[in-house]
Amino acid sequence: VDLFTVCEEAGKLSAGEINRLEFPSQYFGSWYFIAAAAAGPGDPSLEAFTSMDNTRFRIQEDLQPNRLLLTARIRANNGSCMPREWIYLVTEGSTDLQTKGRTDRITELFSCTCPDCIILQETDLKVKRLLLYSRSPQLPEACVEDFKKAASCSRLKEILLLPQTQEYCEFQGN
Ligand code: GYM
Repeated sequence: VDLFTVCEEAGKLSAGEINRLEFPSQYFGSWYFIAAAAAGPGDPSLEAFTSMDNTRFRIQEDLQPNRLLLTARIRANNGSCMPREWIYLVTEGSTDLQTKGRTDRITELFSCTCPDCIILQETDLKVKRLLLYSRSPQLPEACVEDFKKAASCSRLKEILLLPQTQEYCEFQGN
């Protein structure tokens, strides 16, 4: 099949599987960062990830309503663990997320072809990237291939797979 057909039939980003009734609670808990896609090799969209071996995320309710607390444990290639924290702002009736303190950034959620993964698209003044996350540290190869296809159909052909060669950093209380 030609590229046009692939992008029409399989490569379209869709939010169809996002359950809006349960949103956002179905995403609470732990996630692993699998891959990222951007337009090209020099693209600043992937810069933050090139020194990463792996990253675990945790999403939970914040103390304030309509806010989600996103915490990360980034394992750098040099072995160190870097904790990070963001607040997502949730808008009633939408699955788009805003990041507190980053008013130019919008995060959109898209379905993944496997059950326990999700694709995020982050857009801001400098960045456009697709990000693939999974509930488990590894995803079936076919899902990663579908992610690459979807990225390529969005003209994001530069793919970064997280090496995941080192241990995951711990969360407090795990
Ligand atoms: O700067 C490095 C960092 O890795 C940048 O990444 C991000 O800021 C985005 C991280 C998003 C991780 C979310 C994991 C799974 C998302 C589940 C959907 C959330 C909907 C409530």
